[in-house]
Amino acid sequence: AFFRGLTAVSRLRSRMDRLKKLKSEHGKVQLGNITVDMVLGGMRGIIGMLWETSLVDPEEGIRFRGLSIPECRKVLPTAVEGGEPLPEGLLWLLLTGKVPTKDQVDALSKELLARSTVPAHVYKVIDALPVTAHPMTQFTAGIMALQVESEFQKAYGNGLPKSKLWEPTYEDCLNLIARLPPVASYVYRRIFKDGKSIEADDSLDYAANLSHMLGFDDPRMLELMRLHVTIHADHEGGNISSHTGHLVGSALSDPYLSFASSVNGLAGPLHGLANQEALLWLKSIIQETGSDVTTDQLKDYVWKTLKSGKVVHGFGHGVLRRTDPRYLCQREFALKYLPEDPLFQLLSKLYEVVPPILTELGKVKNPWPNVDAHSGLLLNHFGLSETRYHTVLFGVSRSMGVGSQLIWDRALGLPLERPKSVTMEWLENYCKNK
Ligand code: FCX
Repeated sequence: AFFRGLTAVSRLRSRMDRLKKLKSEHGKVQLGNITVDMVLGGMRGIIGMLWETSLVDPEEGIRFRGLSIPECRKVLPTAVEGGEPLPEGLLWLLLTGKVPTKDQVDALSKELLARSTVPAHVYKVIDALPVTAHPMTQFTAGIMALQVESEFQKAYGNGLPKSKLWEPTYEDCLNLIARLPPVASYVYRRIFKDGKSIEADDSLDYAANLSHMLGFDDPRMLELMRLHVTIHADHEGGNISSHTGHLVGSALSDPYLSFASSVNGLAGPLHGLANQEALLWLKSIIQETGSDVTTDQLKDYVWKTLKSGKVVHGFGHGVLRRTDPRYLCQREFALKYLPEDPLFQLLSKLYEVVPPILTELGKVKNPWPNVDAHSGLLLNHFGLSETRYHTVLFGVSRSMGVGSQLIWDRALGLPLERPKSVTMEWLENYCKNK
């Protein structure tokens, strides 16, 4: 109800007016030159999308509605005094552009809980898959099964005008965000805990409940989950999961269809699955060399990985050119709660060893670590050691960013996304005539 109040609607109108003004007054302003390199290089550096909820600066990292991660950790309401932000607060911020009060966050926690009932057929769909199917496959199957309750699809079918489509989008996105923790924890308990699922605890906030339903009630793990869900929520529009959700949504596919597509992109090893790969790699180092590994042994291991044709997961980035602030805040968390953890100590050494080696390769644009280098070992420390599962939690969190933007996409009436592609012959001819 909070987003549908009068203030929200008037804010929406003022945003639409600004968009119209921008288009009519500045529609022809050039934003840069597109080079052949950019076309052949995965569209890197082409500004091509409006993204309301967040912006990544190559040096500073992510800002959610203008607030950096350290700022969010200061100003967003927490469950524990001086603790990690509640992701509901971030969701509020992404949706409205305003920092919520603790009361507003508590109301949103309750609203999400009230929306969290998952229809029984969803679990049947997941159960139809072999238990050995990758957790991300089971998770997306669950999301697709949730789709049958889409308000958007019904409303569109009933001819709801374009200007009102944001309303069922809002309903779907909130329902989707609310229902992911039970679906995600079902997948975990099905695969790793003999299918013994755990009921939600109505007294807990969103992230704490997710942790509880997974089977982890240590207060430090609850704090970790609040941090995890907050920092993975959004990373501007061009990353694969966000862009995919926005692209599919632009066809007026409903939020479930759009977000299932996001999650499929997240399941790629160069994107979200990198957290699984990064932790498996850390574990493989310890397995091969023991935990008292020397710097020289580490350098050898990194070179061996690179020479075998693999990338070093958890390092590098498409946009960032410094250490990812999402890595840094997880490092701070580790220094506070688990400084002696052997995997954390190993990663701290790698933080020094890997960047100079990647720089030496001469082609890597950003040798510094990203979010995925760190997240797995934190979860592992508190007992969530099933590495193949970790990207599912990234997915739960990403629903907040993709969902918030989808609501704004429909509210602003953003059009079908349809960039132009060309053939190699077209490019060759074009360049010849230049
Ligand atoms: N290890 C080895 N090689 C790397 C590398 C790494 N960590 N990072 C980049 N490179 C290589 C690229 O593979 C590319 O080589 P090529 O020209 O032979 O194909 C070259 O360096 C230039 O790539 P660059 O422009 O720096 O990076 P891109 O924008 O193309 O790719 C990713 C960015 C993130 C995909 C890349 O750095 C990578 O593969 N990193 C490891 C995987 C990873 O951690 N992904 C998670 C990223 C993120 F945080 C997320 O989405 O979750």
